[in-house]
This record gives sequence, C-alpha cells and structure tokens, in this order.
Amino acid sequence: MYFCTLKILFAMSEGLYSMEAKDFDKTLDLTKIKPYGDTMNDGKTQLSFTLPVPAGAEAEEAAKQLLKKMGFENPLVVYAKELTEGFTFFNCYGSSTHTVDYTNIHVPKVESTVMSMKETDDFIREHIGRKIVVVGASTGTDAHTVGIDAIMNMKGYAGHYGIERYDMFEALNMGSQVPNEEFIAKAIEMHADALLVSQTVTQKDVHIKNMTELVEMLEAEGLRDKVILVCGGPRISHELAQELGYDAGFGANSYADDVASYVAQELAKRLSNK
Ligand code: B12
Repeated sequence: MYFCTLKILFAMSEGLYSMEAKDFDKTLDLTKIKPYGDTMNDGKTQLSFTLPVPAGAEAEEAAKQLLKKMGFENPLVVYAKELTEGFTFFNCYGSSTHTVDYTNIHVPKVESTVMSMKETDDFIREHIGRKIVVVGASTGTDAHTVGIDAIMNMKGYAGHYGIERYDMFEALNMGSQVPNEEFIAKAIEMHADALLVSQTVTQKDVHIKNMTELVEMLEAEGLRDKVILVCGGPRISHELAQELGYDAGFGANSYADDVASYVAQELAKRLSNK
C-alpha cells in the first residue's frame, strides 16, 4: 500500500499525472462571457429538469437532445431518477455555446443611498420633522409572511432591524392574505405615507394580477399619487415594479435599511417639490 502510494506520487512528480496544461484559454472578454467550470470560457453548466417520460435510455437521450437544442455541447446526464410513474428528473452538464455582452447590461435599480437605522431616523427628523407612516402586508391569496416580517418586524432579519424598530416610523404589518380592499382601507385610516406589498407566490403570474389590481384600485380612489408604493419578494425586481406602476421594487437579499432609506429620501423629495 505504502509502495503503491509512493509510486503514484513519483509518477505525478514526473508529469505523467500533471494538471499543468499550458494551452488553457485564459482570455476574459466581458463582451462575450459564458459560464465558467474548470477553465475560462469552457462554458460548463449544470442543469436540472424533469421530463414527463419514464426513466430509461430513451429518457436520457431525450434529455441530451434537449440540452443540444438549448445550445449546450457535450451534453452529459450524470443523474436520472423517476420521481413518480412517468416523470424523470435529470441532473446534467453541458458546455454553453452562447455568450452575453456584459458591458451592455443596464439594470434599473432603486436610486437611494442606503443609510443605517440611526442615520435614517436622523434624516427623517431633519428633512420631514414627523414620523413616516407605513402599512405593509402580504396581499391577495399569498400566505407567505416571512418576507414582509423580515422588512418590518421589530427584531428584523439577518442582523438588520425591521422598520418597527425605527424611532421615526410608525409601522403596521397586517400579515398575510390581506385583500387589496382591506389594505387600502387601512392605508386611508392611518394616513399612510407608504405602502409595502409583499408577493412571494408567482405561479401562473398571480402576483402580477394582484399587484396590478392594487394599483388600479388606488388610482380609482385617487390615492395612487398620494402614497409611495413599494413592493418586494424573491421574484420582484425594480424593473418589474416600475412596469406595474409601483415606485420601487426590492428582490431577494433586501433589508429594512434599503427600504427605510428609500422611503425617507423619496418622501423628503416629494415634500420639497410641493
Ligand atoms: C416558508 C415557505 C412557506 C410557508 C410560509 C410560512 C409563512 N408564515 O410565511 C408555507 C408552508 C405556508 C408555504 C406555503 C406555500 N408555498 Co411556500 N415557501 C416557503 C419557503 C420554503 C421559504 C420562503 C421564505 O420564508 N423565505 C425567507 C424570506 C426572508 O425571503 P423572501 O420571502 O424572499 O423575502 C426577502 C425578499 O424577497 C424581500 N421581500 C419580501 N417581501 C418584501 C416586501 C417588501 C415591501 C420589500 C421591500 C421586500 C420584500 O425581503 C426579504 C428579506 O430579504 C419557499 C422556498 C424558499 N426556499 O424560498 C417556498 C415557496 C415560496 N413556496 C412556494 C409555494 C408554491 C407555496 C404554496 C403555493 C404551496 C402549495 N401548493 O400549497 C403555498 C402558498 C399558499 C398561499 N396561498 O400562498 C413556492 C413559490 C413558487 C412560485 N414562484 O410561485 C416556493 C418558492 C417553494 C418552491 N420552490 O416551489 N410556503
């Protein structure tokens, strides 16, 4: 055993087992980026999906053909398992033939300076002079509360205190499955400056329907321009939010700091423009 290990080590030091290839592509061209696996521009990508066919050689061949049609060279099925009768799950690798021009990408983002809780409270004292009233909820049929809680609850999320903790915010978190009518009624009752809408479920675009309905109802009530309308959720982007008639949208990994800073700065801007 000891002899055997020594033999391998010797062979490696001689270069028989060398990983020192000299001709690997090392070019980084940001106008043509593609996935990276082992070496630059190798395009190596891992994909998983399910096909509505029973497991077997034909199913694996179907998965490989699909990968080729998606633009992957050297398709490889590394794992296949029939999940239930007639449905097979695949884990595959392939090398992408497609590239993206990274230098030409422009993603709309919320344009505000992120401040700490104390800085935001101080900013509000100086520029607004009263507490900002926010009402938040996970609206429609959406039962997910963790997202809106992360942004609003006193204890906060991932080391970021929620908006309820701020001295200069009066915040009401209405929880989940709040109908748009109830949400608007509460906003009117509390004279809300900002509404925070959380949407997690996006199946069959239910979030689009619900978020659009809220905008239409606010417009019908003559309230749309009177509130700062913010939405958030794992599949929400600022771009989508704006398309749907919202002022700002926040996706995954956003915190109370981002939202509180934005609302404070946006309200200050609106008040100074009056
Ligand atoms: C926990 C959970 C549940 C719990 C929810 C409990 C609760 N009290 O919230 C329960 C079991 C009830 C549940 C139910 C369902 N769930 Co669920 N659930 C999850 C799970 C595992 C975690 C979600 C979560 O809590 N994330 C943690 C929080 C902190 O992250 P977040 O929501 O993204 O929030 C952050 C940002 O998005 C943003 N944000 C969120 N909201 C807001 C709002 C504002 C104003 C702002 C500024 C920012 C912001 O800030 C947050 C902090 O960074 C996810 C899978 C996953 N791993 O994500 C599935 C998931 C969300 N659920 C899913 C589904 C399908 C369902 C059900 C429909 C299942 C079913 N068939 O019954 C039901 C929903 C029923 C309904 N009517 O809504 C799918 C959604 C798929 C889709 N895109 O539509 C997921 C992705 C699972 C999956 N892979 O299929 N679920």
